[in-house]
Amino acid sequence: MKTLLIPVLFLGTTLGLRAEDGHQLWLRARATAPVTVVLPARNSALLTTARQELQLGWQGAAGATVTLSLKNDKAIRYDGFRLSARGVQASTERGLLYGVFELLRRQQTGQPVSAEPSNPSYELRLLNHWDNPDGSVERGYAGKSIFWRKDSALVVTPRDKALWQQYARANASVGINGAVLNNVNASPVILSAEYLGRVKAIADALRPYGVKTYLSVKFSSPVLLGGLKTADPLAPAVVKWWQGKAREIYQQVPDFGGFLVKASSEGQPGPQDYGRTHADGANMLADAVRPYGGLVMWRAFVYSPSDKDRAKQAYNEFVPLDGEFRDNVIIQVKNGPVDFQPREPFSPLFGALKKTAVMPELQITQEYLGHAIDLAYLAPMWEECLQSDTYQAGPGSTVARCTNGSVYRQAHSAMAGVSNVGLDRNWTGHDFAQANWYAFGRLAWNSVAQSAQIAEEWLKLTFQNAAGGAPPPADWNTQFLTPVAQLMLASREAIVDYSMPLGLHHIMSATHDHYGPGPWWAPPRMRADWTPPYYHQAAANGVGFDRTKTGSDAVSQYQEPLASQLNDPATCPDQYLLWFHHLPWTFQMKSGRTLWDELALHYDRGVQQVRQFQRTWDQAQPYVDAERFAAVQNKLRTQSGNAVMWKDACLLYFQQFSHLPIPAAVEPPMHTLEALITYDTPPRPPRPARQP
Ligand code: BDP
Repeated sequence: MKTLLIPVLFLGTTLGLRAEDGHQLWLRARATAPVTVVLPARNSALLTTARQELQLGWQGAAGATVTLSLKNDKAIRYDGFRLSARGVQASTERGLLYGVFELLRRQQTGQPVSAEPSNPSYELRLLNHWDNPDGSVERGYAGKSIFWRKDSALVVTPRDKALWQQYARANASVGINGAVLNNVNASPVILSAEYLGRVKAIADALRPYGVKTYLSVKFSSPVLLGGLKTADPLAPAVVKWWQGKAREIYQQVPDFGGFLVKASSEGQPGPQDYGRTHADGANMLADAVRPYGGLVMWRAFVYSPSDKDRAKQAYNEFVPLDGEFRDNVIIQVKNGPVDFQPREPFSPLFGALKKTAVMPELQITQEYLGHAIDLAYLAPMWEECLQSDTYQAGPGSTVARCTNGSVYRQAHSAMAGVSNVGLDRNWTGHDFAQANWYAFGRLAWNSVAQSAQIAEEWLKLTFQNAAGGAPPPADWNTQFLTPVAQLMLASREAIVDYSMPLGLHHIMSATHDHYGPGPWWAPPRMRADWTPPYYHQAAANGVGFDRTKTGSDAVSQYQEPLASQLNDPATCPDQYLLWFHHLPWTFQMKSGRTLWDELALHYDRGVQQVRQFQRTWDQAQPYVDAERFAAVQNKLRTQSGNAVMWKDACLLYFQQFSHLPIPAAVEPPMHTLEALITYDTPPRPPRPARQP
C-alpha cells in the first residue's frame, strides 16, 4: 500500500467537495506528510500494518520519526498503549496498532496527544455477524454478506480478500479485535471441511489487523453434520466429536477465538432437549476448545412460548446456574430483558451473575430502530445501558462495571455488537449507520466514553473536507458540526418518541420485518409472546405490562433500591413506566398531564423532531458532498413518513380503548386506522417458525 491521493472532483456544490460514496468510512484518504517509522526488531504482519497506517494517515510534521516500542508497563493492560512525543508504547503488537490509530485520530480531529495510558475497558470487543452461508444476512439492511456467497461460496477471490482487509482495518481503527463470522441461528455446514477452508481464508485476511475469528455453532451439529444419534452434551461420543472438530478448526486457524452459541432458544436445539442444563452444554464446548485457549460465548437470549412474562425467563434460567460455568465461558446477555427494543431497562442478569463472566450484547444493526432507513445514532442508547446502576454490589455497580471486571473478577471480559455491515458500497446502508459501528468500537474500548464526544469525532473524520489537505471552511464547526451532532444525539430519542414512548415495547409491524407500526398484529393461534397486544395490554382500563410485585413481579429481579423505585408508578422513571405498569388512560403523570395526553405528545414530538432533522440536514448541504447529501436527505424523507405512520397508527389504535380525544396541540392524523391496518396485512398471514 502507498499513500493514496484521491483526485478532487468538483461537483458544483458551493465548497467544491469531492464525490464520496462512503466506502472509506471514517478512514478517508488524506494528503499526508512523509514519516519515518521505527519498529521493534521482529517480523510481524501486525507491525507492518501499523507502519503502513502511519504512512497512510500521517498529518504531523513532515519528516518526523515515530517509534513504536514494545515494553511491559504496569499501567497498561490488555492491548492498551501510551502515546508520547516520540511515538507509541504498548505491551502487545495489537496495542501498538491501536496506539497508531489513536495518534492519527488525534491529528485528524485536532486533539492534543496525551501521555495518559489508554486501556480498553473490555478484553474482547467483538462484532457478531448474523450472516448465513447462502449470503443472506438476518436483520441485515446493507446488502448481502461480505463473508459468504451462494453457489461460489468456497471460491475466495482477490476481491473478497481486499474487502475483508478493509473491513478488518476499519475494526482495528476503533479497537474491535474479534468477529463472529456467521449467524447465531447457525447452519451446521459452517463446521464442514469446505467451509472451514473459507474460514481460514477470512481469518488470514483479518489477522494482520489484530481481528480474531470466531464461529457460531449449532448445538445439534454432531447429529446434523457428524451423523451421531444424539447431541447430548454428556454423551462420550458427542464430547469426542466436538474435541475432534476443535482440533480440525485449530489446525486451520491456530488463533481461532472460540464458539458463540444460541441454544434452547427460538426453536434452536440445546442441552435442554436432553434434560441437561445450559452449564452442561457450555462446559462441554468450553472443554473442547480449552487446550487451544478458546472461549465459549453462551447466549442468554432464551425464552419459550409462554403466556406469563418473557422478560423474566433468562434470569430465571441462568441465576440458579451461577458458579457452574467454566472460566472460559462467557454468558452473552442482550442489553435489555426482551429484545433490542428502542428502549428497554437493562437486563437484570447484569450484576446478578456474580461468579460467571457476563458480556453485554448490543445490536448495531437497526432491527427495531428503522433498519437502514431511519437515522438513529445508537451510542446514547448503549451509554444509557452501560451507565445504569444495577446496585448488585452496592451503589455504583453499573452494567459496565459489573461486566468489565471492575466489580467481579471474571477471567474474561467482553462486549459484542450485532453488526450492520453488508456488501453495500457504504457498508452499512445508511451513511449515518457507520457511526454506530464506529461508536460500538469506541464504547467497547472505553465504556465511559461520551456519546457526544464520539459523534463529534466521527463527524470530523467522516465529513470534514480533507481532500488535498484543505482546511475546513471557517464556519464548519458552527454550521455543520454542532447542528449535525445535535441531530445525531437526538435521533434515538426521536425514534422512541414516535414509535414506543413511555416504556411501550415490541409493538412493531411483523409483516414489514419490524419496520413501522403494528400494535394490532395478533393472528389467530399465533404465539402470544410474539404479538404486540401481549406487550402493550391496551384495554378499556388502561395500557402497559404489569410487571410490579402484584403483576408478573419482574421488578423483583432487580436489586433494591431499584426494585422498589420501579415498582411504584410515582417513582418509576417515565421512560420505563409502561414497561413496568398497567395504568389507566387518565393516570396523572409527573408532568400533571394524563397518561393519554402525555403519550400523544410524545408521539407528536417524535414526528416534529424528524421534521427538524430534515431542516438541519438541508442546511448542511454546502458542507457535504453531493452523493452523501442526497442519500441522507432521501432517507430522512422516508423516515418522516414513517414517523407519521407510527404516530397515527398508535394513537388511532389506542384511541379505540381510551375513547379520549387527541389533544389539540398534536398534529391530527393523516391516515385512517383501516388504511394503516390494510397496509400492514399481507394477503396470507405468515406462520413463521421463528420470531416474526
Ligand atoms: C431477534 C431477531 C432474530 C434473532 C434473535 C436472536 O428478530 O432474528 O435471531 O433476536 O438474537 O431480535 O437470536
